[in-house]
Amino acid sequence: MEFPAEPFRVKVVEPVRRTTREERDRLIREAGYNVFALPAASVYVDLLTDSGTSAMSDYQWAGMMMGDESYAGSKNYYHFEETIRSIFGFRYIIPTHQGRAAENLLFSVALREGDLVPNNIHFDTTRANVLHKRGVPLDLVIDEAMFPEKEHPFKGNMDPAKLEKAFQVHGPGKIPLVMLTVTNNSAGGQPVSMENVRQVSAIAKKYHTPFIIDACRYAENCYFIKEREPGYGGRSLTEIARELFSYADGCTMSAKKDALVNIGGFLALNDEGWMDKAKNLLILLEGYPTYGGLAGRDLEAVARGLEEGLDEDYLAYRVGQVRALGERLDRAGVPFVKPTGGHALFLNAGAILPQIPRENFPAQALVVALYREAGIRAVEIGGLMFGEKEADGSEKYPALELVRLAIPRRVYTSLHLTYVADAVIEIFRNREKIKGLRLVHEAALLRHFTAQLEEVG
Ligand code: PM9
Repeated sequence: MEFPAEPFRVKVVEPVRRTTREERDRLIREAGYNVFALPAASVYVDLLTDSGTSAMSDYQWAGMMMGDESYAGSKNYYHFEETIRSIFGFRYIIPTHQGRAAENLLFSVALREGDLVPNNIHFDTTRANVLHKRGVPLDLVIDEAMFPEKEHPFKGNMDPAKLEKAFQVHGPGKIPLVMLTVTNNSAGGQPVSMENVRQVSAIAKKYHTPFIIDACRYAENCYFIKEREPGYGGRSLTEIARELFSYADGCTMSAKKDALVNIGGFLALNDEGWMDKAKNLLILLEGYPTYGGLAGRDLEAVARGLEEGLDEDYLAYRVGQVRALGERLDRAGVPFVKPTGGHALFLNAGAILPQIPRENFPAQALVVALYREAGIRAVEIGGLMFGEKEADGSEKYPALELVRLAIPRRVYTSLHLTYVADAVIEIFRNREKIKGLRLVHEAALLRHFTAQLEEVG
């Protein structure tokens, strides 16, 4: 057995349709070579994101029928709060409709113009929310993360020396909080070790600076700690999670990932002053603090999903599914970020398509090829997502050109992923035929969502 078989059976099915090559050729052109603009019904295997795309369990759906839709004090809120407190341990908890709303609240109360926010690597919405408050995001990941082929058990770690230096150069007065993203999505879904969490926490404490965890994929991170970090093999995942959050002062969470729901999030903090301000903003922007932009039934699904998301059999199967995809690609020589991450496999488009220059977005060109050839939707994590304009109008590109194949939770079977592996290998063998792209329209922030492109050559 390549990986643990699914620890569930299928009760409801959603048909997916296979389109023709000609249909996809037309659809991708009409979408301006941007897969965000494609109708989802034209996609056969949708690996755009693992966010909000989970299949909920019968237990979660049953909970949805127990929704208490009272405006204030819904019983589902109390279950939600109690479950979060039992895992994360923070004093104050407010729901938000998703992760970025929690980020907006946090940075609204914590940041002043010109402040710096260190993180291992900011996810794109986190980066955009820091910039929106006129802050400066600092990515302080360990150097190993910049070498896709390099194996490292905790390639998501922050470099403590870089964090220490940031405090010394800029001063604690300019750094209102330190963040750590677990797992580190932008570096390949790579985990952060408990030792690193401890080190980062100790530096933040030394400078009397709050330490906040971006907790979206904390359960997958805890599974890797149990699997790879000495001393944790015999501990339960709940114990590992409690220890991890005990070093922090709060967290932002997109429940759309490891809480196995289609919508939801929260902000949890120990600081009463910050939370009071965040609550006032929540009422203005999202809703009353016991529902925060969600229905009572959604809060119940999050509470139940958090319990299921820490199940060890489920996590062994999930991490194993991604690993098995990597093993297939590795046997065919396809370059990707190693080791495989918790939620996704990141193809190294820069190495696959060296003939396409950075200004012609090699990773986006690979995304287009995956859709056109096989009906697979992936996402670019390269120059289109993270390119920045210099003062002279030229583009500054991120270190890597990657394509993320994000695996939705409990949605696709191992045969679907075999189909994906075969398609990637076929495209890899014909890679010299792939054309680059040129931007014809871009927005000022988060341009990859709405960019329009055309093919060159
Ligand atoms: N992540 C993802 O696909 C969904 C949005 S972009 C298609 O990876 C981290 C580490 C994330 C994340 C979202 C958010 C924001 C914060 N931190 O999407 O607002 O990976 O719920 O969460 C996406 P929301």
